[in-house]
Amino acid sequence: MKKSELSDPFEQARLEKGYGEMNDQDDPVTILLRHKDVRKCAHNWKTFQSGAVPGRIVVPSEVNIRETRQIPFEVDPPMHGGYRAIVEPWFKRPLQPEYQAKLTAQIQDLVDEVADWDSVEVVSDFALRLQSRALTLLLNIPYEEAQTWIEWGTHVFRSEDDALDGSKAAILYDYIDAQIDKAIAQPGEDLYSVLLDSELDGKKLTREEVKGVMILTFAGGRDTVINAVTNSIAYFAEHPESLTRLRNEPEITGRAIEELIRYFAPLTHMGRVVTEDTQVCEHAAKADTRVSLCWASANRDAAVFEKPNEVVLDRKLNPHVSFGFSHHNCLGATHARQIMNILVKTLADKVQSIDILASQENIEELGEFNRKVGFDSIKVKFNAR
Ligand code: EMZ
Repeated sequence: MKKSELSDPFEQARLEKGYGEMNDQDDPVTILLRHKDVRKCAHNWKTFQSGAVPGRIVVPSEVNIRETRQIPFEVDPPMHGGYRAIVEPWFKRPLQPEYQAKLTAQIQDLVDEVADWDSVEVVSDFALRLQSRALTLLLNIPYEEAQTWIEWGTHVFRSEDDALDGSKAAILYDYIDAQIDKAIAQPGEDLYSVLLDSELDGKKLTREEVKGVMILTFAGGRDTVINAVTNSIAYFAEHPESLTRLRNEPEITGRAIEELIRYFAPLTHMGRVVTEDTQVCEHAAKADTRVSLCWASANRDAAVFEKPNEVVLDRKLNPHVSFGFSHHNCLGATHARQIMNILVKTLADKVQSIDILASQENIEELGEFNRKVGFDSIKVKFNAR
């Protein structure tokens, strides 16, 4: 098996019964596996709620380490729409040419920097730095701030020995509090200041609401982007012909990005809390229990995707759900897509081949399933063109 391969651990359960089960801190989760069910439940926010107790829709549940509601992620319609309208234009800035030019410069510099190293540990030397630096653009704050975030490591709520690390989370909360104080004292052009100045139904957002958006911005796009970037490097290392093809046919880049994101599914699943007794794929789901929508499984559903376990670089129909589906689709998707797009173009332009020297897989344990989501570490050597 190739190192860059991400196999599908859900296939049998998806075909046989459509769901799987896992326990999570005594708050069990029914994992929905079929594309159709995942989309149906994502769309039905009344029965499958995101606006439960803060932290409960995340698996593993963060209820014990987080009180602040992440916004708009943990708010359902109609309130959700109001928040979304405030943040949406800001999170679409990655479509602007100036933004793309800055992101391109960042990514080119990073590739140039590591291009002649004997060994690059992609997660920490490359993906974490790329994600942190790019985040300064999304927040519109000075580039130097990235250094602080790089020191936090790959996940803000999890650490190497702790799947739920309250002390680590506290560092993020204190940091955000301090940044909000600064923005109050001296408003600028950054996301904190913009949020503090925003109004919903004629009232300024509260400090807690601003904090909720900021926590989501820091946490939601971190390990996911890091996994997507790292998995891309591994994939191109083992598929140099794909890099060549993208160099020769740049017009397929958009499709290739969607396909890589489908295949990687950087966020395995996301939970919902059931608000009334109901049924999903002949399984009784009781009120106040949890289900999760398994994006990773839905993306490999052979009822929807031909050759689901292959990366088909120019796949034409690609209704993947890696960015979720319906109201709660990923707010950071525009930024993430730009990162992937520029990364792929830069690699095609500057890199001839990539050698994998050593690697350590990152396996998620989800009850009856074990899913490889990426790498804890992967050392490579880039060979410049
Ligand atoms: C939450 C989540 C959002 C959660 C789209 O995903 O990402 C997870 O990594 C965080 O732990 O708090 O932000």
